[in-house]
Amino acid sequence: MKNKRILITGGLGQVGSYLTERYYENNEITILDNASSSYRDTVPENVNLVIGDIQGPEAVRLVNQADIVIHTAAQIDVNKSFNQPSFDCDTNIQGTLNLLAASKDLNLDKFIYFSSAAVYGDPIKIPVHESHPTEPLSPYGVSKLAGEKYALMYQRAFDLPVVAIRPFNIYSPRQNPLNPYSGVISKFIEHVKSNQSPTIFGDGKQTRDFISVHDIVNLVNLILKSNKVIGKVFNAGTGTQTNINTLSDLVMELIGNELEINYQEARPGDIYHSVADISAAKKLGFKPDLNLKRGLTELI
Ligand code: UD2
Repeated sequence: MKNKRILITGGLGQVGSYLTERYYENNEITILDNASSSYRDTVPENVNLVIGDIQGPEAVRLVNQADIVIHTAAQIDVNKSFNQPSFDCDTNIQGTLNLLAASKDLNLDKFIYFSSAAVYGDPIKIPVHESHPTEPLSPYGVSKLAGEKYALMYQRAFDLPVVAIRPFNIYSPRQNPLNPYSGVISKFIEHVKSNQSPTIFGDGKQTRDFISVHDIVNLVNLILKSNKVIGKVFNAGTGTQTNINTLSDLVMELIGNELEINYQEARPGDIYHSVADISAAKKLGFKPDLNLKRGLTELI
């Protein structure tokens, strides 16, 4: 892809920063980010960084200068969504709606909405297909689903070229283990490196579909290149499940530090099994890296 004006909301974040790196050399990137949970405080020289809110007039102005909008900015802390549901709603629903309304009459190439596997709630059937019922277990899951519904409605009502992605458990070197919402992988690595026992909530037999941020970027790229994706939703996972006990063993093995596991009560509302059906993404040519060991090695 070349010479496109791409607006990446949340461009300082875990996903947005990698998307920026993928596209900035041949395209004109603008980042809109409120710097609330930034993983990056610097961006490449020719990237236009705007610190601001997706709910404000600034967002509208930037959408008007874009060919492609990739909307990754969000309130992503599930706990916070329980403690401050209105804040979560404002950011994830009103913010998304502001961008969609601004995009409505433009001639965008694509509007990519980052949803979440949280929209499914507790899966009744795995692997989870995109047609699986959506019964979120948190305000966060509801707000991501509402944003997705608005986005797809804008596609049907106004022909806005919307595509939605539902990531499963993303890992990347830019996940800060000190953030309360950061994922289990970065927590395990941080603990084992500093010679502290990893904590496992529950029996550790729960499973997750861990996907590298590089694969998320690859899926975005396939979506940007395809003209058969408008109005569709894509799971972003690997299609393989890893249980948390296995994950902790693997992290300890790779770091070379065997520690006792500190087992704690399961987290309230924790999903037991989660794994994506990725047949839709595979039809686009998506081939995620199934070697978690390699991904973990990069992080370590
Ligand atoms: C993921 C997303 C979250 C939301 C949710 C929807 C991440 C980081 N979070 O939460 O944003 O979309 O899915 O369902 O991707 N665990 C331990 N020890 C730890 C930390 C976690 O045992 O120190 C367990 C935890 O109880 C869970 C599993 O590991 O069973 C994965 O936890 P997580 O916090 O990485 O992600 P998850 O799936 O709760």
